[in-house]
Amino acid sequence: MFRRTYGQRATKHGNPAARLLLDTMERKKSNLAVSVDVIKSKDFLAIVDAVGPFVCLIKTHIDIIEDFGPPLIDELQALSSKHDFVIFEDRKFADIGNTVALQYSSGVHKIASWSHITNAHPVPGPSIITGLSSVGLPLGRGLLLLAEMSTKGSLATGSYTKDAVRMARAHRDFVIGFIAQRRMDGIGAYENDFTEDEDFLVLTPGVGLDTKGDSMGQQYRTPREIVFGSGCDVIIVGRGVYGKDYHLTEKIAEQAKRYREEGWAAYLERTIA
Ligand code: S5P
Repeated sequence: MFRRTYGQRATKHGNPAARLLLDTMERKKSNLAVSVDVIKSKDFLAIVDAVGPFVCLIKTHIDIIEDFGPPLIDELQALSSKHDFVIFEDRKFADIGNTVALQYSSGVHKIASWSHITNAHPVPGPSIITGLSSVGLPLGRGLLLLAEMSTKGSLATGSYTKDAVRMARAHRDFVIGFIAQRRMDGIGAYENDFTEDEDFLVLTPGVGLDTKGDSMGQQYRTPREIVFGSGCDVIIVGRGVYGKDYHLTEKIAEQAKRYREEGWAAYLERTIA
């Protein structure tokens, strides 16, 4: 999987959300996802519109938007069509199957109705996948498991990470990959390397070109370290793109372009190496 192109992987993948993401990456020549963690709808939409041309995916934390209303989702979907990107609500579900099914389908945000991809902590065990897939699978959605985290002192290591991989392998129709810091197959890291038809995407946060972290435990690596060095597929960048100047859309677009170029060069290096 390491050397295969995103386009080649798209044709073979069984899950529609994974195919959409891989196709989008190939079409737009971008493995950049921007995480838009701002609290006002207006800022959120301005950033999405500015970075839209350069990303394969927009990651949301919809519950931090102070003035949320259903029209925001319509506008996000319109921007997704305009700029051709996939939507990933970073909800990090972590409860029993019945509860996560309700949180995913209902409430104010109705995540399953608009988000192509969402994610979950494996901590409750396989029942969290059963619960979420009862809602998401009929809609053609995909799920990522948090197998590792970017933060200092993360507990998601060792056997926890391995068990996350085992859970994913048992639910390949719905689990399309991982939030992790490295690719989860090959290099003898696990008892069994993945078979030809097991293609898990690895989306990786903790990306920064100018700093090594923040004051709250976040740790950053460069796009090259992540995509070429660790074999991950998508770089997720938040503050590295919109920083403190999120009213300056030109500057934001410039940064998005910069991360996109770095991420794509690392991917080319990996596929032709
Ligand atoms: O391990 C993780 C998993 C996630 S999804 N570490 C992370 O930082 N994230 C998310 O990625 C986090 O919730 C935030 O939305 C984004 C990183 O933002 P940045 O501003 O530090 O780039």
